[in-house]
Amino acid sequence: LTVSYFLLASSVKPDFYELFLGEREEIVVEVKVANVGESAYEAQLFIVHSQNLNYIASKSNDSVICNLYNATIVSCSIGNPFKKDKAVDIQVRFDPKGLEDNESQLGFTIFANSTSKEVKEKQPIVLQATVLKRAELSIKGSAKTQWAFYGGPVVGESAIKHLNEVGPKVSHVYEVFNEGPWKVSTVEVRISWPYEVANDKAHGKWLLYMEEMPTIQALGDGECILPPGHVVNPLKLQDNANLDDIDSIIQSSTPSTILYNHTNHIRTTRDTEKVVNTRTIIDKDGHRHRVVAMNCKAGTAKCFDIVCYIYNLQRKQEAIISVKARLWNSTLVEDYPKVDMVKIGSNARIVIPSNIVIQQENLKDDYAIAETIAYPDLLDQQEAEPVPVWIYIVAAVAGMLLFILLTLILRKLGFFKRRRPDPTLSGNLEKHRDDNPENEALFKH
Ligand SMILES: [Ca+2]
Repeated sequence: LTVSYFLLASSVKPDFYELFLGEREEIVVEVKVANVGESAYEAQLFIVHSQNLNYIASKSNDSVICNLYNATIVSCSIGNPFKKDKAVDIQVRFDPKGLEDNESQLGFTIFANSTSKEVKEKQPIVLQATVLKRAELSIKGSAKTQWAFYGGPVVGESAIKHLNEVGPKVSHVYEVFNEGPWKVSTVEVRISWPYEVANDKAHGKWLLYMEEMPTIQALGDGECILPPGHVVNPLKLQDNANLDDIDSIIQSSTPSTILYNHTNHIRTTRDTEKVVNTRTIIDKDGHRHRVVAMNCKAGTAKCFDIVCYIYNLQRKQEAIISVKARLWNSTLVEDYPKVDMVKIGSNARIVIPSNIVIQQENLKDDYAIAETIAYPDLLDQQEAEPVPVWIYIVAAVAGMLLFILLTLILRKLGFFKRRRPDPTLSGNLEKHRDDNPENEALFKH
């Protein structure tokens, strides 16, 4: 018996196969068995395969019956007898969905035997294939509260006891999507988080103060970790956002949380620090905007990397990572009271762990930014800058002019000439006298 074989796959070089999984849902092993000797009795073909491949079915040009012999062997009866000079083609189909992401090599061992004596003992044929799995991953970034306002007095760090005293809530959201066709057992997402304004010292002023641990919404599991030396809510500020929930306030003020070591986070005094430069942008209407951009990429913010792992991201599924923080109001009030906007950006990128063999074609969509735009509070600015005296004078003069103008118009329209029976007082009195004879004596002096 002679056995020849091939895998339905793109062959790069002889005896080397590449299987693009996902594109094809099945792996097909095609085997040709020929009998060059005398008729063979109880001729059988065996295909030994990976345990993670599931046998589906087989097809042949002859009455060949294949069965699952055990979890790793498919056996086919190719004839009893398998006649002289006869050949059969058998296609054996396997389902690869159970393959692990780190399983990058697939081996098949193929051999035939019969109860008849072989002319020549044949070695089993070993077929090796490199498995290439393709999954198109992409990431999109957005800010849940894209606009935020800052204003009010500058409050020192030590005076802030509650999270809501820090500033407005800001969340950056990253959506990771697997277009497929293959699943990805672990996707790593690295988010650069702008926690302080850049300066030439070890610490800058607070920028986006992380309120809680980032969360992952996905069908599979996931977790995020912060780099050493960084924690969520490092000042252990209390959350009193929900005043109704008294229990949580009592809980958060238990001694165990107060015992936190603050010394790591006491920072050097705030003398004149180098401030991130303001750029003037002229829009298409010719308006000038004074803009400050703070982000990790440009080095205008101090950032740390949040590393998130998303597990078992199936084809056509997404995972949403949310990072909740507070905009540190006093930093912006102190250093940027006169700008039109402050843009604060975080960024994220997808990293496929090195032990996972996944191929992607488009790497450009593996990177995203999320941006919060903070505006100085206009009401606050009015308070800070009293209205100049000349505005009052102009307003008063304009008011007077308007009144005079209105009077003139009304006069012109005859508003003041309406039904006045007698213009003089004497005429009026005389009229009265005529009407009331009793009053006559009063006036006859
Ligand atoms: Ca991609």
